[in-house]
Amino acid sequence: MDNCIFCQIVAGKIPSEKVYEDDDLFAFKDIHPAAPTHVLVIPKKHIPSLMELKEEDERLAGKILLGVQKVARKLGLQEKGFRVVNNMGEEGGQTVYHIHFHLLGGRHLTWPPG
Ligand code: D5M
Repeated sequence: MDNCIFCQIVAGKIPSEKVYEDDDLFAFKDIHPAAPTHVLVIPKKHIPSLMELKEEDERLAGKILLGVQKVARKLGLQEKGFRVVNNMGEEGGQTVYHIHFHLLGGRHLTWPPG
């Protein structure tokens, strides 16, 4: 998708601080970190939001979750814990319409979110 900022990051057309990449996934540091560690884990495939995931994406959806686990381990977050967030739609706070999972850690996170 030419007009998708995250597709352009995956393609290397927009710079990012890459943390992890494989055939299906890409992870990079969030430009506006909300915690000492704040990484976005995304599929390379352009899927606008969680609500656009399809049955055919079942394997990819599982791979995303395992990818989050890999990145969390790589960044040493597994011991103290971390949070995974997907914002969906306007009231969910989604601003970029390429599905992504925020991986947040490195401080004690409060609940509920704002
Ligand atoms: O989260 C979208 C997130 O994407 C938000 O935390 C900022 C981040 N963002 C936007 N542009 C960039 C670039 N170019 N690099 C890194 N991070 C970026 P949402 O859940 O949609 O509100």
